[in-house]
Amino acid sequence: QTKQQNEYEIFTLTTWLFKLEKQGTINNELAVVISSIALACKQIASLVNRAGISNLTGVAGAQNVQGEDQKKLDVVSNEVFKNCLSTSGRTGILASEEEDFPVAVDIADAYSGNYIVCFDPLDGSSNIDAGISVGSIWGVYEPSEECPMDAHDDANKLMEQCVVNVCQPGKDLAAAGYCLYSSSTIMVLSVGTGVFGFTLDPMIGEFVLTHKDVKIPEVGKIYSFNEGNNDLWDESVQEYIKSLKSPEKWDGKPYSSRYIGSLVGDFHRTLLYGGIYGYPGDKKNKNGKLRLLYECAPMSYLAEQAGGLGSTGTTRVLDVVPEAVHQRVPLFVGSKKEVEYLESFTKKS
Ligand code: AHM
Ligand code: MG
Repeated sequence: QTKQQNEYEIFTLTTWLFKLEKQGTINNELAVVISSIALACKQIASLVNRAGISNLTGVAGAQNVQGEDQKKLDVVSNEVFKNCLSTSGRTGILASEEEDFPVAVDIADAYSGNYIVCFDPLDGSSNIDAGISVGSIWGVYEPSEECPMDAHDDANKLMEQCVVNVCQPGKDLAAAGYCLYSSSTIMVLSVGTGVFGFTLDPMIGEFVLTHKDVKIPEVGKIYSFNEGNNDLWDESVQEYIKSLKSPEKWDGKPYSSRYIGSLVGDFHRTLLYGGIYGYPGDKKNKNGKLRLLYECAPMSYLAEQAGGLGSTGTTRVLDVVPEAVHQRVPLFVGSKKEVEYLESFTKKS
């Protein structure tokens, strides 16, 4: 007998996690880590939502308040993430865009589980003052068996162990995701079984399942690059972009350009509509701008889980083993065929 559909039944992130736990897809520890990230994102969504109001009240004062406010929001979001993760008791090490070094969670707090969480608490925050979408990006790793965190009385050794544990390649991610703060607040994540999206219902304060097993279109005629840097790019990338703009090559209809300057927003559109997002290396910054651990690896993991690709132009992003916590790599991510087409230029040079 089929279960009757209850019109009041909703499927939330929490019930989704319960289900995965029951199936044995994830363990309880990871479910708690993801729930605590979701809690941090709800808090940040609310802060981002009110940021404009705070700016308005601040304008009458000093001109530089805007810049400082924005910085404040970065710092506050980082604190929110750190608090939610450490009080979850399941996180051993935190690495954040806003922290110079990885932070070991006090062992007294980490009573069980030792997950490693890398995150950018508020990516694209230069967009905040204009009310443009921003996001949080995160990735979760299991602790490395070769490097147990046992040096709690020796600060230098502990730091070393933190760095070794944090510097894992993206292919070893246990889970990754992002939260987009835009017209809606949307959490998109994967635990290695496809990509799922949850929209925050502000009436009940819960993330509700809205995007089931998202697959990125195999092709998509949208490119998302900061073309202001064109002349600084490698010739192969310049040639590639030139080819996307050629009407003759594409039956009279060249590619469309879309660039918000917020990785989470640009990636989210790419995931749903198809296309490619790129932040190439250039003459000034050989490895581009985006960081491997908390920007490129989580996004590439999600892209692959949705059937797409993430590449540095020459290598699969998920295969790159980080040498430093804030290491940068060039990023080309999106539809499989689009990233392969880009590689047909960059792998030649
Ligand atoms: P941030 O982490 O300091 O916010 O910088 C990352 C952001 C990304 O969201 C975005 O894709 C990129 O920087 C935009 O950079 P640019 O302004 O150079 O195009
Ligand atoms: Mg960032």
